[in-house]
Amino acid sequence: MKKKVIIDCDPGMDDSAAIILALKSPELDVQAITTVAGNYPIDITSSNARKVLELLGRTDIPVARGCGHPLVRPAPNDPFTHGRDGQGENFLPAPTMPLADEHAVDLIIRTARANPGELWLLCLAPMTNLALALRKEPELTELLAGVIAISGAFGLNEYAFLNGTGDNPQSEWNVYFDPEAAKVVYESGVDLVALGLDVATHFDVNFSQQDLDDFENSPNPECRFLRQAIRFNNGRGFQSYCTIIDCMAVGYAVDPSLVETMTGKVGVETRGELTLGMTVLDRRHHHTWSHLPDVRIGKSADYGRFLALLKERFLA
Ligand SMILES: [Ca+2]
Repeated sequence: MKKKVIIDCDPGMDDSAAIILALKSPELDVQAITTVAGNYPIDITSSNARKVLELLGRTDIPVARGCGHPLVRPAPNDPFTHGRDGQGENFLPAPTMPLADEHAVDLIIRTARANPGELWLLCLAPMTNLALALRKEPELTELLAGVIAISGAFGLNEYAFLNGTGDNPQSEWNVYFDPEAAKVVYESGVDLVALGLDVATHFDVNFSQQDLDDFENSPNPECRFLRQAIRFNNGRGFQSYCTIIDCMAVGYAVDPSLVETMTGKVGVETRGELTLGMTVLDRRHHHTWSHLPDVRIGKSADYGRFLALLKERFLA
């Protein structure tokens, strides 16, 4: 049976790539896309999500606009850029499909109620929508099959530190943008798999020149979209890995054996000057803080299979 998913996102070029990967994966049934402010303001992320659907001719999938601001604090500036259009300067045409007539939070709750125990939320962005949905409908923890999130950095390896995406030394962008929302979600008891920088931003995981040539020469518009986004990143000194970060959550939804996970006690820092948004894994043998929630986190991935899956699906 296909896995029913909602993609909660802030496209973003890697969100855009993740939406494409999901739509081209027969294992997944994409019920809706919900948008949130994060990489870009809500008007742009809501427009970009629809641009991707129109690129793939999938305007049957509703896009519901969500929260335009973090729960508590002002939106921070992103030290990373996804280009003038937020999609690696692909400059896709302005969307013509309308937004859904429903707020993202309500759409998530309604769809979860209609599919109890069957709906997965793929959270590729700050967790503002999900946190509010959990506050509005606490039973969401039971109604959802689970949440697969690109979220946090757990200090399991050097990638957790060397490639931090929030604007301080110890944070990952999605949590840094709205740490209070992440705290609500982490502490909610929802079945959460958090794929953090440790597993989703290996900067040595990149497409080969042959892969890039294959994308370039493909008749599929989504391949040329990906190729242009990678070219944009290359022009700024980044390799292709940062074009596909959010794809890891979709890859895990398609095939959980792609990622090895572990369970540990994790707290979300909401006050630190140098560490705002840090996801702290309590790894102590003794005196562990038992009040911290247990969270399943990504430890390592089969990157060869991950890249092969991406390539196969984009070229299909
Ligand atoms: Ca994202």
